Amino acid sequence: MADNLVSEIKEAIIKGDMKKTEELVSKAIEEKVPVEKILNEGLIAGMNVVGEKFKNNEYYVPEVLIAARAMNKGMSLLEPLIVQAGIKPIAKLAIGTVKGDLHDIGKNLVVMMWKGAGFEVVDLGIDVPPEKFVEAARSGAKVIGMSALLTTTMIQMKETIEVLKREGVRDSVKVIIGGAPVTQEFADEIGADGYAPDAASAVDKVKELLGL
Ligand code: B1M
Repeated sequence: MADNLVSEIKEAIIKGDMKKTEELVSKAIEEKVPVEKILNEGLIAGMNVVGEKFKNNEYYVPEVLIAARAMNKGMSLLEPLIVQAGIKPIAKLAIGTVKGDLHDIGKNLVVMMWKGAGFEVVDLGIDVPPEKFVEAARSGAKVIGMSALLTTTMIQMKETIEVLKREGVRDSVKVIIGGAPVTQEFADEIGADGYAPDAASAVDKVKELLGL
């Protein structure tokens, strides 16, 4: 039953059917299907198929956008379940998708997971220039998270770290990076403090870096 429901959610994402996604995710929540199952085997699995179709020129930007809209709707229904209410924030973290990059689904997942783990999260949004990360560091963020989905924008992570150094705030923050093209090697190369391959390990990485 739960398996059928999550494969229907996956199909709804592939079709970009926002209404159906909303209905099915609500039903899955009501039926107590585990959140990770809805997320990983439904929403993310559907978006992976969309990515493949995009790569193979079966889908173009409009189809991908409507799939992303359906995915965001599904994620917004899951958010209250991921984020536990009323927890005193452990530390303030800031995150954004780097300059030139408009992909935000993965970044939004990290936001949810960090909030769920009890952190206060400042979401800087997409297409974030280095100066905005500097401002976040100056306003008390202990961690700066950067997400990039394009090989052409990954370099902005290096640039941001350079600007953090130039502005004298690099030592007051830990920098964590992630996104599909990003690797641990790249993180080491540009002098980031950490890399996380997915949103769940981004929580572990923050805890590790802050010594929690
Ligand atoms: Co774009 N796109 N896209 N796209 N898009 C990719 C990334 C691409 C791989 C597709 C492909 O060709 N197969 C390709 C990049 C190729 C490359 O650089 N090597 C690509 C391209 C080329 C483009 C455009 C250039 C297309 C064009 O216009 N010709 C354009 C660029 C626009 C721009 O940014 N300037 C573009 C546009 C778009 C849309 C706007 C249509 C849409 C984005 C909508 C949105 O985000 N609101 C879109 C989408 C949806 C995708 C795919 C299909 C899906 C991305 C996604 O959301 N995945 C993608 C193909 C793919 O990845 N399969 C593709 C699901 C998400 C959960 O995964 O973001 O990787 P991800 O996040 C993961 C981890 O990476 C990690 O956690 C998440 C999992 O738990 N993570 C972090 C992410 N950030 C983290 C930060 C952390 C830690 C972990 O710490 C801080």
